[in-house]
Amino acid sequence: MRAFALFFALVFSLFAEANAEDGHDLWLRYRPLPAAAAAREHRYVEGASAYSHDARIVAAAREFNGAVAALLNIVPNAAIEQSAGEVILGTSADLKHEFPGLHLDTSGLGAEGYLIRSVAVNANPTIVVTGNSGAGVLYGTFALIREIQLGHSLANLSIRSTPRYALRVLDHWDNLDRTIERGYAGPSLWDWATLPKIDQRYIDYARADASVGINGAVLNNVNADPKILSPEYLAKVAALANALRPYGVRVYLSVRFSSPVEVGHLKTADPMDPAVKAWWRSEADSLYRLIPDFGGFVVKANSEGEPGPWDYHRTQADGANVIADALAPHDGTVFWRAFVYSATKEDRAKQAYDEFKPLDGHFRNNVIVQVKNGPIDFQPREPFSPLFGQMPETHVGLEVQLTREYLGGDDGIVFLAPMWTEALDSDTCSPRCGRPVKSTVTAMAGVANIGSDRNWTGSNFNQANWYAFGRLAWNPSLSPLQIATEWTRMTWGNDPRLVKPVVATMVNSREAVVDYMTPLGLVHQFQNDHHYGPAPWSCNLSFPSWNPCYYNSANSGGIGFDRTKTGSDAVDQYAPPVAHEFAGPNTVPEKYLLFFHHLPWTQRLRSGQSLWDSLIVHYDRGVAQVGENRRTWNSLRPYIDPQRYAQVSNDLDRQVLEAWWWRDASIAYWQSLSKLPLPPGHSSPAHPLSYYQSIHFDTVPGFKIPRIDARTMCVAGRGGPKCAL
Ligand code: GCW
Repeated sequence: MRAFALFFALVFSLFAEANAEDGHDLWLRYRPLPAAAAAREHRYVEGASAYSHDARIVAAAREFNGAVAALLNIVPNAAIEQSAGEVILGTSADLKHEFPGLHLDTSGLGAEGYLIRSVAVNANPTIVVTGNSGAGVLYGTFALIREIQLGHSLANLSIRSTPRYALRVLDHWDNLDRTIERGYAGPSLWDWATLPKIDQRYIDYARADASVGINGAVLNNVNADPKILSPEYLAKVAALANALRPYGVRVYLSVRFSSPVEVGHLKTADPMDPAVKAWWRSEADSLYRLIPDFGGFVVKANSEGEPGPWDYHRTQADGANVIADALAPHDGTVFWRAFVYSATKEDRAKQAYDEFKPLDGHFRNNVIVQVKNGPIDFQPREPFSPLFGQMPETHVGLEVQLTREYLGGDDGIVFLAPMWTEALDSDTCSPRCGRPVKSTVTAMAGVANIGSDRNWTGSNFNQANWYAFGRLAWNPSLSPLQIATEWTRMTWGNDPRLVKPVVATMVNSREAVVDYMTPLGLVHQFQNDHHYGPAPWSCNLSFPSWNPCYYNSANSGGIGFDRTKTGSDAVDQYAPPVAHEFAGPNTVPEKYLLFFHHLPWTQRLRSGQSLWDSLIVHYDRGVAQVGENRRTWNSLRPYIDPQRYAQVSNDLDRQVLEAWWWRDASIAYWQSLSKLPLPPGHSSPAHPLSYYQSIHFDTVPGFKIPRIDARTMCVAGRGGPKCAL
């Protein structure tokens, strides 16, 4: 078979344009390796050929040749077939036919795994990238490019890798008017007005996803607009699906549970109603005629005002299953979110478990119950959700948030891999200890941080969270250190003088945020609605669990939420060994202390310090760390291009201010209750408490909850807070 021609001219023009260092090229920036290293590796790489018609393999060859042209400063040979330096791309089936002498063991690679091997073909040294599908070859090709970017030797390659989870999906909380709920990177990437016209950015987005193994994109906000299922929008969705397909990215949509009423004009969305069942089936059938590899639906039901099965006195499983049944014949998936809570008196941290645990085993096989990493809501730190490990008869997916809703938006540097690995590695002790969250889940979903900003994610360092999500969804055992190192070298350069300090900054950055925002297990101390900045005093929302005061339970006697037997007893939702550990103020990991315990300000901690002193020490540690990160960045000036250097300097300046603001406002408020002096060596807040309490923003990025029409929302009585109150 002839290898298919590659369109270098196009690729070259694409890469040539990308000279300016404005962050747009992400980690796929393909800057030349030092001449000696390039010459050394060039011996093994003359050019890639695709031995397949599969669009993903054709795309892989194009990417590879574009990448090595830039990285190795060569003109790749498109007609390299079967001579030295060929990089052979094809599935095992393609290659069996073409190279009967090659014995490549692709068993065990599954549908998306890959094998990269140095082999001799007709005595010529070549490199083979193969797998059982076009997707495997695509991921293998990006892995090989990564090897080159990292300056690894291509001499004797033997790399096998398979993804841990089959579904690795980004959830875009993008509205159809191009605002993004909790988005800090400009308007939505999806330009619904001009679609089905395809913008190059969609393709570059898909390239970036593929490079880290992300294989699904939920295009719209989970607070879904029913219009997404209208023929006008579906034609646009189909165009996007076509654009993303060569990069292995399937599209999914968020749908409103009440769509049968709003779109189908039925009288009800009751999941047990035969007309409703038929409507979902015919909707799915027509969608799959349009998009044969459509991924499926995401549903946020009975949460924060969204309609759901409770409106008809049905369970969450009834709701999920009616949609799952419609998708099943097409191999589609329902991601059914477990993020439910309502205006009851029950501790919000308990509500999802209370609702879902009894339904274990009641969900169809193509339902994934999507659970946020913690029981509250993407806080800088929370313990893992007790649902992990405790729904053994149900597929459970882990949902994390890339966009920094509660972590300062696009301020400064906050690398989230340490937060996600903390959750992934938490031992559920279900059914016995030694069973971490990562081995209990079957999928990972990440709330995207991507918009149409030139640098995609609002700040250069937020790109690392996109990268890290993909890498961890592929291999949840990677360490934050390894991920940060890879990303830094590809994004900023291989010079060790920059790699070491940048990686060190990234790895400490999440703990620093926890320290200056919500130390020792505090959660949800943010200003209302937009969640930017501190407001631990805030107590005026009618929905109790939207108030910071609810979470801190602070008064003159002490601080913290009692989730032991004397309080809400949320600890009891965990498996006994975990429950036991969390229940004791002397056994609970200190980082979760105030999440589970209400303690006097003067309580002695295991360190010997009082709770009060320890709190202050944490705030100051966070502030100090951010100051140090700022100075570290200063010292990197000689190694960083001026444009991105200036951008990050600005981001860090804002973070330094933000850290002081959090520290001062929080201490001022706690001190108004505790009446205790600051420990020696710790400075008083710069302003009186009233100053911090008077800070209000009319507008901040990331906040636009679409107006919900009360008529459609309260479909039948029990539709969440806005209906209940
Ligand atoms: O944390 C909350 C956010 C909402 C979001 C919700 C959810 C999309 O503040 O903006 O809504 O979580 O996860 O559904």
